[in-house]
Amino acid sequence: DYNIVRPKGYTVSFHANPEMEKHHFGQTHPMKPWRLTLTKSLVFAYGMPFAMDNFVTRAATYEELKSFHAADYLDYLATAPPEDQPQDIDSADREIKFNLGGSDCPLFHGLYDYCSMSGGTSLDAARKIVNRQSDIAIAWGGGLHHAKRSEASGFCYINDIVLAILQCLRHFPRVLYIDIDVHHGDGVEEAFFSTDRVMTCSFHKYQPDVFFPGTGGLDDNGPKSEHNPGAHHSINVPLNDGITDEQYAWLFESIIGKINQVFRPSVIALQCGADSLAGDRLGRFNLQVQGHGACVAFCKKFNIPMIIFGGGGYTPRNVARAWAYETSIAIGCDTKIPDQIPAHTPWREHFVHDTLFPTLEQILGEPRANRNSAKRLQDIVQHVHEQLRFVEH
Ligand code: ZLM
Ligand code: CA
Ligand code: ZN
Repeated sequence: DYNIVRPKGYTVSFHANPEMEKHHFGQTHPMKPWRLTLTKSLVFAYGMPFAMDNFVTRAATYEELKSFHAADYLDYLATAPPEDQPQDIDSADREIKFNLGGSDCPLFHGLYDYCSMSGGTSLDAARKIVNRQSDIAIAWGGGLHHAKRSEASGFCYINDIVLAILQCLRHFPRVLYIDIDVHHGDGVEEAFFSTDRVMTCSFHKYQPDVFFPGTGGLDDNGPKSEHNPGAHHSINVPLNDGITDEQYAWLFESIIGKINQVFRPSVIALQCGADSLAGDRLGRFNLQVQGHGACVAFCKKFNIPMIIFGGGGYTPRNVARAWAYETSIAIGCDTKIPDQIPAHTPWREHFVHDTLFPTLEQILGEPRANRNSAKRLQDIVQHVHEQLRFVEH
């Protein structure tokens, strides 16, 4: 029997701006903001909005964006001509300087609006957390973890996660940032490299020279000088192709469980990039919706205020499945959610298989070879636990 009710004793808030979903990076660009529409169609069809506070978020202001980003970068982002319009003489230089206009970070129509809406969505979520009006705040339109202070990178222009964490640091002593996107969360790691008030932990495919962005090795643990407070506060979990739900859950629980004990975060910021799912257009893992969601469920058990962000995810039907399931975990109806996607779901035909939890065979045909040995994963956990011996809060 499936009946969506408000969770008892805590509040979940859902933050989104529908205008964001209408933007296009270009015909065949992997990033499709429309996946947010597909996610919401599942969230609505399953009746989840009844159990949450729902907010249509405003765009972040220039001043808000400036809490992390440089003014000259923002000014160019706001005025850069879209690619199909005539360029002035020095715009080419600035595009190179700011990494704008390549195939990864194209200058498309409405770019600044799209960026400030993503930033606004995550800031809105952070505000509900710091005001104690929400226990879990969800911002699927955020999670753009590669953006730097003065540089776009890997489909990311504004680092909404850094903006949200900075907001949290005004009210809470420590923030734990966790990143399950298949790519390394380099922009967030770099932004908080020299502080012991933020610990970052990214799980990702690591194959320098082959897989973007090429950073995030096991030994990348923050500044090498013990005098720098940020030392030992960057944790990286480099993985190979084909990791399974069981392996990932073991790693995640061993590492995040230990971090929670030693770092004692006051807030968790969890980036849920869905490109770590099996069958992703860019990713290379064998994670299922259940295994991806298990990370959210594990974090929820700590009973610490949490912001949940989106991120990557390039097979929209699976992105929508994972983020809808993770929304149900936040509100606590995950154990009762029917596998059958409701008949009235808009765009139901996009899901190909009409279940929320398709099997690996349905997703992939043939599962991808698993290149992660048990020995290697044990070594990773051991290394991380050794790093964490230096950490005390
Ligand atoms: N080329 N079109 C993850 C960000 C990953 C850098 C190699 C571009 C692509 C990719 C773009 C339509 C997050 C790199 C790739 C081809 C230099 C990356 C445009 C296909 C296309 O068909 C494509 C013409 C494009 C880009 C593939 N880019 C795949 N991987 C990475 C960036 C972002 O998920 O972590 C968070 C949202 N870039 O590997 C190149 C080195 C550009
Ligand atoms: Ca990651
Ligand atoms: Zn990614």
